Amino acid sequence: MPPMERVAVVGVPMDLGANRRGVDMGPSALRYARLLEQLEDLGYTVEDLGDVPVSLARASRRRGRGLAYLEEIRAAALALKERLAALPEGVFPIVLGGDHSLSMGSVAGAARGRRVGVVWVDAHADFNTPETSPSGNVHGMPLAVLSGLGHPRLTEVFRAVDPKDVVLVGVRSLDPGEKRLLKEAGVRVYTMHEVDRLGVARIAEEVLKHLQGLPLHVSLDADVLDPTLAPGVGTPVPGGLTYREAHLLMEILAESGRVQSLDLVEVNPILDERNRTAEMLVGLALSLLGKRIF
Ligand code: 4U7
Ligand code: MN
Ligand code: MN
Ligand code: MN
Repeated sequence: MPPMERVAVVGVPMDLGANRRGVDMGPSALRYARLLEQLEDLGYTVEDLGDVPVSLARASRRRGRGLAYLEEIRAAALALKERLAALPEGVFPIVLGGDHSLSMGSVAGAARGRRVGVVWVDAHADFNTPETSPSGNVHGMPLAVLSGLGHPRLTEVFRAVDPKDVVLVGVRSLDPGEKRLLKEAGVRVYTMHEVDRLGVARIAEEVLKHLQGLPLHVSLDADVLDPTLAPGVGTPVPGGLTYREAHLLMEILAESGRVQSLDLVEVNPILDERNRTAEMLVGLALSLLGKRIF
């Protein structure tokens, strides 16, 4: 269980960083899936802080390659950073996305200038820079920015972690340039190959050992799950985590008592089936916050 009894929920209804519109409705879908009520049933005191303001997508604002909605995304992520940094000590923030570019603000805000370990659970590494990105979409860049790589307008406010304190789990889609950057930066990467060979239990233990002594931020991208379980995502990749693997990972991380903040991102209700993807993420959040079968 995390050491906290209070949870604060913040929505970031943003799709500016993504390739498909609609992920801005993710916070509603996650609330609709009864995240807050179920956290209260677990014994937490839960406060909904509402949503951070985000500009609407307009084609005319989408400037050149590598710069799609850069300033609008920066402003929303910065507002999120400030919200989280202002929370009292001992409150566990859960950020509802929204596309993954918001995590620049959530990790930087939760860290409050201190050293933290980041567990990025995603089919992708989100380690592109404007130079390596094949799409120009900022949701493929936040982990690089947090590690100090990328557009200076972003790194100047969101650089917050040492890439050696970052672990990726569930990866199965990397672009050539980001692969090189990940190796150079020394990020620990558990792809689906390692999930198959080692199993999630062993990986979770290794993650906790690698990030020994650090408070942990978990960033959970819905597309890490197999698309048959979580069809409501903009960038699905076959061969993802099963229901049981994903829950086991959350349960072992929870047992460490070191997780202090969480993102639930990339749920796109327009592409979903009866809110299944949001319900999956809510279930995983509950496991991470200590829900057990017996
Ligand atoms: B997500 C991609 F090229 N790597 O940069 C890119 F494959 O937050 C996808 O993990 C990024 O969903 C996916 O555009 C970002 C692409
Ligand atoms: Mn992602
Ligand atoms: Mn992803
Ligand atoms: Mn995505």
